[in-house]
Amino acid sequence: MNIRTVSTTPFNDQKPGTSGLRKSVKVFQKPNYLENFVQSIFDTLDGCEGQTLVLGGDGRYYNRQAIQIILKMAAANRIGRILVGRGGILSTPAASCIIRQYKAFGGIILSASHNPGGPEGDFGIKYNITNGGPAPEKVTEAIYDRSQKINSYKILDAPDVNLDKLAVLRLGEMAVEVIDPVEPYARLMESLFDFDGIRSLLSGGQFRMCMDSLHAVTGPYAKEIFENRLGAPAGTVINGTPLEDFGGGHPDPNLVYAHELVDILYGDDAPDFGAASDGDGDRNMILGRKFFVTPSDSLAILTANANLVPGYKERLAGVARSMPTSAAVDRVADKLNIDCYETPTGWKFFGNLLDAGKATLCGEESFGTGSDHVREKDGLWAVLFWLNILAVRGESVEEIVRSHWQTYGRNFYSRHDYEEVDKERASELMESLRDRLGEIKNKQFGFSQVDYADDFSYTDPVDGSISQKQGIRIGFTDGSRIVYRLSGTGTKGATLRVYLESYESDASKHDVDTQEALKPLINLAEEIAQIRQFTDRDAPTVIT
Ligand code: VG1
Ligand code: CO
Repeated sequence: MNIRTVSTTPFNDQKPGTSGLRKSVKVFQKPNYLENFVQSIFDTLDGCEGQTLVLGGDGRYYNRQAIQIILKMAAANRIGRILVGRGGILSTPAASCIIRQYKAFGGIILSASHNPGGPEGDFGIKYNITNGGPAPEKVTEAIYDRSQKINSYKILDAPDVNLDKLAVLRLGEMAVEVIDPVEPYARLMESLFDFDGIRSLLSGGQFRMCMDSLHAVTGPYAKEIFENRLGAPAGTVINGTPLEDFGGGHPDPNLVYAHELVDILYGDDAPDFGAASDGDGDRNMILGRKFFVTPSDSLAILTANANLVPGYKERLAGVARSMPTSAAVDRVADKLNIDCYETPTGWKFFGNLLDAGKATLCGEESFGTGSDHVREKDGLWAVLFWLNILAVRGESVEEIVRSHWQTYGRNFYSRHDYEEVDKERASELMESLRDRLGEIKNKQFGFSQVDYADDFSYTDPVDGSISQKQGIRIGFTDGSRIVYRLSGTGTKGATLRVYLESYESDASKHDVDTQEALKPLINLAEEIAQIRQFTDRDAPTVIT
C-alpha cells in the first residue's frame, strides 16, 4: 500500500478551545481541514511511532468519515496500533477509561459534545494524553502552533476499514482493533458502585427511573448498564439509539433541551428519578420527582455522601470545582476537612490534581461531575453515584437535597447564556469590565458591598503552569458572586456566560424560586456590565 504525502496550507482558525477544536461540519469538510489538524497532532506527539492510540466518537454526522481518514493517516504516520470503538462509537468517558485500561499512548475523540449535529450542525476533535484526560494547554498550544506552519500531511492509500464487526485488522503496517465500546466501561462502573444494592432498588417494582440519552452516545451504555446489568425494566432508557443528528435536537442535558424528560418527571405519575446525558456522554442532569438538582449541588451532595459508595468510602483526598461552579462543595470539603481546589473552566485543568491524588471528585456547574476513575467528566457515573446513594438512604431525591441544604445552607445558583451574540461587542463587554476592575473593587451597589473584583488567574499547584484571563469575578461581602466569561466551545459568534450565586443559611428561606432569589444579583450583573447594550439582547437565550 502506498503512503502519499499531500501538500497543504495552514488554516488560521485551528486553535483548540475549552475542549478541543469545534467547528461546523461544513468547516471540517473543507479539503484538508481535518487532515491538517490530525497531522498537527501527530507532528506534536513525541515518540508516538509504534504506539497504541484509542479512537472513537459520539456517532454524530461525519464521525465515520473522519475515522476512516484518521485511521489511514495514523497508519501513514507509523502509529503501531489503533483501538477503535465498534461503529466508530466511544463515549468520552469510555475513551478515557480505555486509554487507561490498555495503557495507550493517548486517544483521539471526535465530538462536539452538547452542540447539535447533522450536516448543518457541529463537529469536533480533541486529543487525550496517556492519563486518559484532555491534553493540557501546553500540548493544545503546540498542536495549534504546528497547524500554523503545516505544509503537508501523510495518508495511506487503502480501502475503508469495516468498523462494524469486532476484529483485529491490518492497515498497512498498523494494527486496527475494533473493540466493544461498552464492556470495559461497564466493568469499571461495576467496580465502583454497589450494583447489588442498585439492582434491588431498580428491579423491586417500587422505584422507577427514566434515563434520557437524547439520541446520543450513551444509549448503548445506558441500556447495557441499567436494563441488562441492573435489571431496570426495558424502556427505562429513552431515546437510546444514537442518531447522526441526535434527532434534530440539542444533546444538552438541561431543563431547556431535555424537555421530554422534564415533562415526564414533572408530569402526573412521575417516576422517582430522572437523568439525561449529553452528546458524548460526559455531562449529566439529575432530576427527582418534580425536582431539579443543580449540578453544583449535585457535586456537593456526592461529596457529602461518598462514604455510602464502595469505590469512594473513606478515600476522598480532596475535591475540585471550576471557578464558576458554586461554592456548595466548599462547605462540604470544609466539614470533611479535605482540600478544595478552584480551577479554570474545562476538564483539562483537573488532570494534574487527579493524577497527583490531590482531588478525588471534581465538578463543573455545566452539568459535569467525575472522579479519579477516569480523566474526563462522566455522565453515567454520576447517575450511578446518585442511584447508589438513593439505594442506601431510601429517601427521595428531594428529601436528600433539602436535608443537605439544612445542614450546609443553600447556594442559589444560575447561569445566564447569551448565545450567538456579536463577537466583537462581546469582547468589548469583557474588556470594558477588565478596564473598570480597579474602580469596581471598592464600590457599594445598593446594599451590596464589593469584596473583590478580578480576572481569574490559575496557577496549577502540581506543575506551576499559569492560565490567565479565565473569567471576571466580582464577589460581594455577603458571599454572593457574579462571574462573566466568554464560552470556548461555541461555533457561531460569541456566547457570553453570566454566572450568579448567592448563599442562604436560613432553611425557612430555601423554598424561594432560584431566579427570584437571584433577582437583585441579576439586576446588578446588568448594571455593572451593561449586557443589554453590548449584546443587543433583552434576555438570555438559555437559563440553567
Ligand atoms: C463549556 C462548559 C465547561 C465544559 C465545556 C466542555 O465550556 O462551560 O464547563 O467543560 O463546555 O464540556 P465553555 O467554554 O463553552 O463555557 V463538553 O460536555 O463540551 O465536553
Ligand atoms: Co460533553
